[in-house]
Amino acid sequence: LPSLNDGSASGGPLYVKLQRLIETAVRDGMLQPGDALPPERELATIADISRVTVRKAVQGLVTTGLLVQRHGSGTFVAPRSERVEQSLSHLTSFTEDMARRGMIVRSTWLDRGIYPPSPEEMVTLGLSSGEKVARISRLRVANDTPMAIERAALSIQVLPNPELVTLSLYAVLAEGGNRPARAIQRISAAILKEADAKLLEVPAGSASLNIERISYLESGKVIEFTRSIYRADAYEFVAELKLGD
Ligand code: 16G
Repeated sequence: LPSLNDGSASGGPLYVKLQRLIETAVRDGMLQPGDALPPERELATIADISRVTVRKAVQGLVTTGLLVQRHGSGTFVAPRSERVEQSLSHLTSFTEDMARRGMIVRSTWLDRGIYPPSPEEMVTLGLSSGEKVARISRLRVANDTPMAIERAALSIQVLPNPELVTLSLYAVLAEGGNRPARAIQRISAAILKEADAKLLEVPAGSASLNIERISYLESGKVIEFTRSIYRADAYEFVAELKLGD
């Protein structure tokens, strides 16, 4: 592990740099599932950063599921799951989620264009009468495995030209200064209809996790209303629960 505290401003905050190093080590097999991470104080010394920074980096990777902490015995690389584990506490895009795991993302376009909104889209996105909606529908594929069918409806104020979305919707939104700041997500179980099962390459009647995401800008304006159908055998959602009132 090199010293991270070389004073260079590139690559973002120190804890992010450390996270990238750990992610790369796991991806390249230098750290295997089940391997223990060196103790916090040792990591801090070799990387020449504070223990607080190490802790922040490690906590982040525990939340995203790459690392697990066992009380009293330390931090380990999480065992490889059959499913992709997705944290429920971070507002990330599919491209980011898969890239973090070193998976290659591909999308098959099902539809992309400007349409008159459905009554539901009109209400959810708060469109005024006559206002159109941008729709993008994709089959999302990671490492050649179809993961989800995603049908997104967006206000044309943030996505006037859906054709601009080639890889990542959130990247296009971010370029326009419209990266969602908050989202509400609902997950429910369902059985795949024949056409959707075919796209996802599973037998008709297989289970799916259906997700509805409504995303907001910092200002509180709704910009995205997306329905996703995830393969239940390929995806698993994980949330960290804290004691509260
Ligand atoms: C995620 C979001 C979806 C968003 C997409 C953007 C869920 C359930 N859905 O898949 O709402 O539109 O990311 O991904 O997480 P992109 O930037 O890769 O196109």
